[in-house]
Amino acid sequence: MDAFFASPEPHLCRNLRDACLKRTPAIVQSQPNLDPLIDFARSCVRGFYADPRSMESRFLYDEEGSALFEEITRQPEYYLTRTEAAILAAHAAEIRELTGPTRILELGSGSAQKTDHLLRAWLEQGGPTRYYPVDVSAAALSSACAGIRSRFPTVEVVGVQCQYREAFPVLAQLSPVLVAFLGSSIGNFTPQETLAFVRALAAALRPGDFFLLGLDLVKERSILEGAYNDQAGVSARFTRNLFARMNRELGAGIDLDAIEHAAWYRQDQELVEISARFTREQTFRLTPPGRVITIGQGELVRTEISRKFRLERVMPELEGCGFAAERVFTDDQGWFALLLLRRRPLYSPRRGWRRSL
Ligand code: AVI
Repeated sequence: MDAFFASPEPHLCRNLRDACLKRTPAIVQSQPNLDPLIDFARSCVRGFYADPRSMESRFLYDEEGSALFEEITRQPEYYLTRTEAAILAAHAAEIRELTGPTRILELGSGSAQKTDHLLRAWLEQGGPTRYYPVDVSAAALSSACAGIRSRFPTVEVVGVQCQYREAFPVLAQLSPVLVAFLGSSIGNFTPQETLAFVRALAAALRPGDFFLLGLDLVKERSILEGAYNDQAGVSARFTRNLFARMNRELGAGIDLDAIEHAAWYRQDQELVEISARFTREQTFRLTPPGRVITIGQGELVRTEISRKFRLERVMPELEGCGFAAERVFTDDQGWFALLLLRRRPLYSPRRGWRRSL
């Protein structure tokens, strides 16, 4: 199932251009062609009836969910954020030397804390710095924009509230640009979704533009499972919040005490699978569209996957999609990788001119 809402966004392009010219407030929104509540309800119904039952992870990030995810990133077991932040701190200046004075657009910016390292390097090496955080959560986006403005008053910030792929049509307008997709968020896509996403991004970027991609690497099971089962129970609250959101927005009336968080590493697929386990049978209704759903005792509803990567496998895939690796940065333990990729020109000395990727 393609989890993306792919629509050309002339409205977003126009609003972004106006915001850049300072004619509108500094947060622009996409104009969804579907009521967000209907979108959520339909997706839940599809997910409950799927086999295996599985939800679209984008709905985990309402205001509550975004705040809980920020709390996850501060848990001692969740090594991803601090490992990536350390790589960024060590290499941001080198990244800026390689990219030159590009604009920065960050997909899934969340609190945008790690972006400080990039912005500092961009400011230190001169030139006007423009930053475009993209996030589905309006609350996360406005607090990220306010935070960046107070820490970096000279950076021009325009927040873009939309799904990742909806931002792609504005990329040509922002070139030269560095698109940052940090935190291994790409690991929340299935392999098919990943390929579709990377191909669409390559097609939207101009040759020579950059893609900075954070990837969590395959490692020992106990470390991976620990990261998704923190002692403080924040991951469990994050999973349960999806069902709390169904109660808040769709009047589902699900008994949250009968939902357990379950996360384990599936070595065969090199991913962490995160699910909600129903400890009692429950029947509930989602309005709209008013369908009655029964989940049996012990049944699992998958809320997310988090894929883990091997560089030797992922690099050829990215290259096949139209990117060339400029640099690969990792931490001392080899737990996390930050890839600086460049959209290849359409001319290759080996293959000559190509009309498209
Ligand atoms: C956002 N994403 C990269 C997180 C991850 O590690 O896959 C989401 C997450 N879900 C539970 N814990 C973290």
